Amino acid sequence: MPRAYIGLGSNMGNPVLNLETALKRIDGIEGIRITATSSVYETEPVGYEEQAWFHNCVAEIDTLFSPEELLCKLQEIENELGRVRLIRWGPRTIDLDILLYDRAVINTERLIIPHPRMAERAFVMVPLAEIAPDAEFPDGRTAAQVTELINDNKKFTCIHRKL
Ligand code: A4P
Ligand code: MG
Repeated sequence: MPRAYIGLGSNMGNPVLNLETALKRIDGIEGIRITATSSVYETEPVGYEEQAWFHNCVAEIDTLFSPEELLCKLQEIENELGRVRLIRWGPRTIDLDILLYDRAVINTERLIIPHPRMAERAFVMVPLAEIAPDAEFPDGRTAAQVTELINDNKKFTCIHRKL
């Protein structure tokens, strides 16, 4: 069964509750099973900086859905949780990104996998490497190897809370 990794982020309302609710919804979908979740990290905003710190985590899933079907399911959850898109890279109740899907490379208008900016972002790579250091990018590099190379100067702290 295909294995995929989902990046979750929130910085509006009650971020820990938003992450928790999103994980429950994801696991509740027939055709998706969460097999691991990372700790939760508090992370300095990247991109648009005039906003609250984020809470981020990563989930590992087994899924029967194709990448496109998975994206639709995740977008339904984003909408249910009241996601409003005002500013690109701006505040959000919940952002659900497909990071990796096996070693697939996808480049369509709606979907890019691996997620385009993930390899430079500690808020994605640190939780991913925590649960799946050996997860492979399409080019064969592992999550642990990619994480070692990150040198963004953003701050983050692990709040050691597995949801
Ligand atoms: N899309 C393409 N590829 C994917 C994929 N692999 N997974 C498309 C999910 N969606 C994908 O996304 C816009 C469109 O991307 C979707 O319609 C989908 O078809 P969006 O979630 O509506 O908009 P966005 O999140 O504002 O844009 P994007 O590009 O996902 O932003 P990022 O790069 O994810 O950045 N700082 C910290 N510390 N923590 C964060 O979580 N997040 C962002 C968002 C910025 N800074 C952050 C954080
Ligand atoms: Mg997104």
